[in-house]
Amino acid sequence: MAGTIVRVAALADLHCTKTSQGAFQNLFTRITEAADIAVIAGDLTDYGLPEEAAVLAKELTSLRIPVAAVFGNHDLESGKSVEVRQILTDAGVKMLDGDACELQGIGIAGVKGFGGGFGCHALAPWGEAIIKQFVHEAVDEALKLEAALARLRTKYIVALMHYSPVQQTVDGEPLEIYPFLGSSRLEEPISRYPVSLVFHGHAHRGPRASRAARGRDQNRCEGLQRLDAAADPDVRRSPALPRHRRADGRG
Ligand SMILES: [Mn+2]
Repeated sequence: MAGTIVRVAALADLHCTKTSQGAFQNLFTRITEAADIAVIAGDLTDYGLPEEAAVLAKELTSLRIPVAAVFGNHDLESGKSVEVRQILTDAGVKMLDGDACELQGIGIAGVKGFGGGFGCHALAPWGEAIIKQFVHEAVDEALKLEAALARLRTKYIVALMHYSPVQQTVDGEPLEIYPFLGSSRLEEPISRYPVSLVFHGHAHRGPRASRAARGRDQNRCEGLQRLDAAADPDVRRSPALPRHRRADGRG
């Protein structure tokens, strides 16, 4: 199997509604033909309703390749994330929330992430209790991502999240909302593990890719992709990774 290519289709921000029947079938059929695995970087539903998840689950029958996904902020809107997660899990989606899975030999670590801003302008846990709570949410998500990455032993690792871990892929959005689009705290675990690719959603403008992961070994992060595939599906741009031969010899 050495040299075999695993084609990864990555999409995000589907925002499936109760009336989205049929809206994704063409996209999912194309992805099935063009890719070996798929990852969905959150906002699977528009209001986080079980009814929306049920519509998406039916659409997903057209996607006949292994799929992993994380939640986005929209998926939490109605407080029904347990039901939504169950419906999507029953539809065959590996829902990741600080978890890791392996699809076709590629390790995938997934987390929703959170906001707080980037670099030296990131929000600090100082002052009011609610500010500290906000920052701690981002720290907790970063810790969950780190725990997920630590579980993987695959040669190639994809980090999947909804919020951005770097500023570069949200450039182009209004400056005023940068702190709500992601958090540099998510970048810290990425820079400590041999992550091949990072995918995020949430932002809808800005450059599609960055090589901006910082840390001791900048070469570890080969690419970071912002995705808006629901609006602009183009699986040809999806990165391809050589298939990793598992240590246990199962391919
Ligand atoms: Mn979002």
